Amino acid sequence: MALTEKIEAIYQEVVKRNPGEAEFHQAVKEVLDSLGPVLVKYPEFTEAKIIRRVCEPERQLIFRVPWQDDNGEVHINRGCRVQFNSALGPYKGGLRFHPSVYLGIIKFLGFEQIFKNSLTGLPMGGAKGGSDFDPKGKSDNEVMRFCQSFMTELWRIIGEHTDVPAGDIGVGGREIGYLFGQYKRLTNKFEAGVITGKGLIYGGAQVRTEATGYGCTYFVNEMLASRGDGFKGKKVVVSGSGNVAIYTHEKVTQLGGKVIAMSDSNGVIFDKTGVNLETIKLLKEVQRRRIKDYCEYHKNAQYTPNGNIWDIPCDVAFPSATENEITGKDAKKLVKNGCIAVGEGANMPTTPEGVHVFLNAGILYGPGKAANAGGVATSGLEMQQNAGREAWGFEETDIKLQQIMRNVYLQCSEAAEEFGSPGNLVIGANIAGFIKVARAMIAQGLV
Ligand code: NDP
Ligand code: 2IT
Repeated sequence: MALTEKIEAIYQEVVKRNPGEAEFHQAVKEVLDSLGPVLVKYPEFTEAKIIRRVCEPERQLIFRVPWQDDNGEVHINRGCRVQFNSALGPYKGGLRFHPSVYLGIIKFLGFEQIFKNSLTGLPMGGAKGGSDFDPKGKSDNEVMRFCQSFMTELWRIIGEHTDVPAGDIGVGGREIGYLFGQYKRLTNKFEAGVITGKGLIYGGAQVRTEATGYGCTYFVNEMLASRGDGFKGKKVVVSGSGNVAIYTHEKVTQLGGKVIAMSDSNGVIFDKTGVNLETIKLLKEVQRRRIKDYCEYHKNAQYTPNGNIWDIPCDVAFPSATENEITGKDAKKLVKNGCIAVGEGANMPTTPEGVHVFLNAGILYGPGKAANAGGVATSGLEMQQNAGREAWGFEETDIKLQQIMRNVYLQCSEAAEEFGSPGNLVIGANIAGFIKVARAMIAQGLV
């Protein structure tokens, strides 16, 4: 069988073994499509069936999460944790609480996490978990009861040397606190390194809150610098208004760019004078309100319900909400409107058609598993601090994050060059992330 046919056969097998999991298929296809030249250089990977093995999670746990709302009504959600790969370290990856969650989403995220974590250079395997629970509109007490019930199952399979969860969509500092509290109660241990994204007063790390957005901005800054450019004077659009979007805005602004639009799942705000970050933080981090309320504070801003943020002309785009939010059509529009760089704060936010458009247009395109690796990297730094019972300062942690992002960028661009696709950071990220995992798997025997 020719090489591409062999890889295609593996992909078809993945589709057959994981029916109905479109997002997982999409993530696998993108990685597999990059690996042809790797198998030529390392025939031992084929011999050991590394690609087949890497596509099969090491372990998956699915469980019932019963909880009561403030009126005493009983609700049942489903929780899961997919422990995908532990070749490089303990399983590591976030938890997502969102009504759209099902196994296919968690598997796509867990699969991506393997290679992302590899790119950080820190000793972390890949995992993801979550639930179809919707934290929106729930009281703090309801969220607490849900988190306690969720952890009452999850605790059995996690641990600082085993599997270390963190946040993702719908899981931030509040949820991590409740989850950690319940883990401590069940195990009778203050095992700080079991979860990351903790509050600073009980073992959390400086910069973890900011890390994904800051890191993504540093990554795009590296891409711009490769063409002798920077953020000064750039018009920037950031989708979403959650953790990643907010701290992308903060760093872009610090580097001289201007964020003119943000969004949530209901609509888009456009503020040509620059979106006011303090208002966004107040609305989203403190009051948990909708982005349309921004216009109460800034009368000249425009709100478009169900608007498409990618219709707004910009120099740099940061998709930072969710998967497949940029379609082929959106990508064409962005390029046509003069966009020169895209940094994916979200995981897999661009459809395969969209990716194709960006690569063909030759714009700077930083795929999620590289561009948003700063979040999990800083989680890795939190684990280091917990293990050493240390707490580093903001500046020194931020410098480490910058160095890591620069290194992620260099690994991707060097791998792209070495394997015959200079400038293609999709191929570069997939190859550089994969090779390290594959070599560790071979070294550890048939497991
Ligand atoms: P948050 O929950 O803090 O914010 C999510 C934002 O995206 C909200 O504005 C939300 O709007 C919007 N959004 C979420 N789902 C949808 C949807 N289905 N359709 C439209 N809008 C949606 O999550 P994060 O900021 O943490 O995560 C954002 C993205 O970044 C995700 O793809 C996540 O996997 C990725 N990521 C996160 C990391 C982290 O450290 N947190 C690290 C690396 C990647 P609304 O409030 O209306 O739902
Ligand atoms: O997608 C991701 O990398 C995250 N949600 C962060 C994971 C982590 O363990 O910090």
